[in-house]
This record gives sequence, C-alpha cells and structure tokens, in this order.
Amino acid sequence: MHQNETIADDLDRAAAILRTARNVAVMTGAGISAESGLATFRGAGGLWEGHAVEEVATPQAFRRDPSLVWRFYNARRANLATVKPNPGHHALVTLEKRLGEDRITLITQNVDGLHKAAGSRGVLELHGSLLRVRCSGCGRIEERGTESLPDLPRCSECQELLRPDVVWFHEALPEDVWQKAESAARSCQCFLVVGTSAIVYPAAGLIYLARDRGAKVIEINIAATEASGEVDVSLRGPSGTILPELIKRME
Ligand code: BV8
Ligand code: ZN
Repeated sequence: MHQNETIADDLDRAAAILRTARNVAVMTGAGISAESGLATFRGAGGLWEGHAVEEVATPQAFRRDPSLVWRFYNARRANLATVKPNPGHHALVTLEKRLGEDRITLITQNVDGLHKAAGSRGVLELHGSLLRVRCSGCGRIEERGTESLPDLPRCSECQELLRPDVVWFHEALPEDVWQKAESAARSCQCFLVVGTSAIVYPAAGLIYLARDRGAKVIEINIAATEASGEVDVSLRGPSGTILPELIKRME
C-alpha cells in the first residue's frame, strides 16, 4: 500500500465520519494559518527577537516592560495586515455552509482573525484577538484592526494603558467563550483538530474531552503531535490541501 493510497483511504474514512456526525466541533491552531504566511509558535522555536513567546505573552512581562510587549504585538499586528485567509480557512466556511451553523462549532486558539476574515460565523476565539485592544484600567474593548498603535497606547476614556485583547499565559480564558467550546466538545460526534501541537491547555484538553464523550477525533497536521496517539484518523499533510480534499469527499 503506497503512501497516497493510505491518504486516500484515510480521507474517505474521515469524510464518512464527518458525513454521519450530527454535531461537529473543529479546533484550529497556528498551523492552519501557516500557509497564509504567519509563523507558528513552536515551528520557528516560538522565538521572537530571542524571547520565548511564553516570556513575552504574560501579565508579568507587560507589568515589567509594557513597551517591549507592545513591540512584540505591534510587529505581529503589522504582519497581519499583509496576510489573508488560505484554502484551509475557506474550506471550513464551506463545511459550515454544508452542515448549517447549528451543527458546527469552530473553536480557534489563533488570535489572527483569519477565520472571521474568510467568512466563518460564530468563531470561538479561545485566546482573544490581535485585532482588538482592551483597557487595563476600565476594561473597554475596542476593535482597532491592524492600524498601527504607539508603543504605549492609552485609553481615550481613562488614560490607562491599553493591552492586546489576547489571553496571556497564566491568564484565564474568557468564561463565556470557554463554556461554549467545552459544551461543543462534549456534544459533538466528530472533533476535527487542525494545525495545533496540542501543547497549550486548557484548549488541548478539549480533544480528550470530546474523545472521552464518544466523539471520533480527526487530526490534520503536517507532523505528529501530543494528541496523535489518541485520534481515530490522522491526516498527515498541509491543511490548505487536506481540508479542501476532505470537504470534496463529503459530497
Ligand atoms: C490558564 C495568545 C490558568 C497570546 C496564547 C493545565 C491547565 C491549565 C493551564 C496550564 C496547564 N498546563 C500548563 C498550563 C499553563 C499554560 C500552558 O498550557 N502552557 C503550555 C506552554 C504548557 N496555559 C495557560 O497559561 C492558559 N491559562 O490556564 O491559566 C488560570 C485558570 C483560571 C484562572 C486564572 C488562571 C492560557 C493559555 C493561552 C496562552 N495564550 N496565545 C498570543 O498569541 O500572543 S497560546 C499560543 O499557543 C497561541 O494562542 C497558539 O494558538 C497556542 C497553541 O499553539 P498552536 O496553535 O498549537 O501552535 P504551535 O506552533 O504550537 O503548533 C503549530 C502546529 O501546526 C504544529 O503541530 C505544526 O506541525 C502544525 N502545522 C504547521 N504548518 C501546518 C501545520 N498543520 C497543518 N498544516 C500546515 N500547513
Ligand atoms: Zn480605560
């Protein structure tokens, strides 16, 4: 059995699982945006100017050196202005149209806003979004897109420091978003996990929650991950190719 025969068989098995599932939950990570040109966290060693992401994306780092943290985020926001969704994002929009919004829940760990840009509705952004800022004083949230911000942007209402509206390490995820993601993982028959190393919790825990509640788990990734040993079907390849192929086989 040579390579692409097994891929074809696995794609057919995955398509059959998707076709028969009443409810589908999809969870994506940085890998789905890699083909849009956005660096993943652990692919490039997760480093930015020599800093580990876990060092910069924390409340402590922001308290210690807010302009360093803003330089990190402004660089990513500026880069975001130059990228667009890829066929993987668009395939998930097609899947949502095929299943209907009440039968699919799209959960993402990404903060790049590319699922919404592609047209996905009701995206659960577990870790927030680079396109929004939040006031560290009065808590106001503003959509600022990728417009360039000063190194130390301040709130127009209370003059306190603004921060990116993302969930940093050692911060709790937004309660309402987490609850919806958890209940989607509990009640789905198919959990499709795309482009994540399954290292970051509590997001990665959704994979095992779904499996333990009887869902079939399909993984799309270019490499093996922490979760690969626990999935029902593992589709090895770039999501920009695999996802459109998978959706096509659902016809
Ligand atoms: C919290 C926003 C407690 C910021 C991010 C157990 C329980 C709870 C917490 C923990 C726990 N164990 C450890 C923790 C602490 C920590 C954690 O998980 N640490 C890890 C490093 C071990 N978790 C937390 O701190 C969380 N907070 O639980 O607080 C608490 C609870 C209550 C009250 C108060 C406090 C918060 C976690 C969120 C952190 N914020 N991002 C920002 O982005 O700047 S996480 C960051 O990593 C990104 O959001 C990213 O999405 C996420 C996960 O990374 P991946 O998306 O998987 O990306 P990665 O590069 O790792 O992998 C890419 C994959 O794609 C690879 O597998 C690659 O093979 C694949 N790929 C590449 N190209 C392609 C591809 N696949 C397909 N096609 C391709 N073309
Ligand atoms: Zn304010």
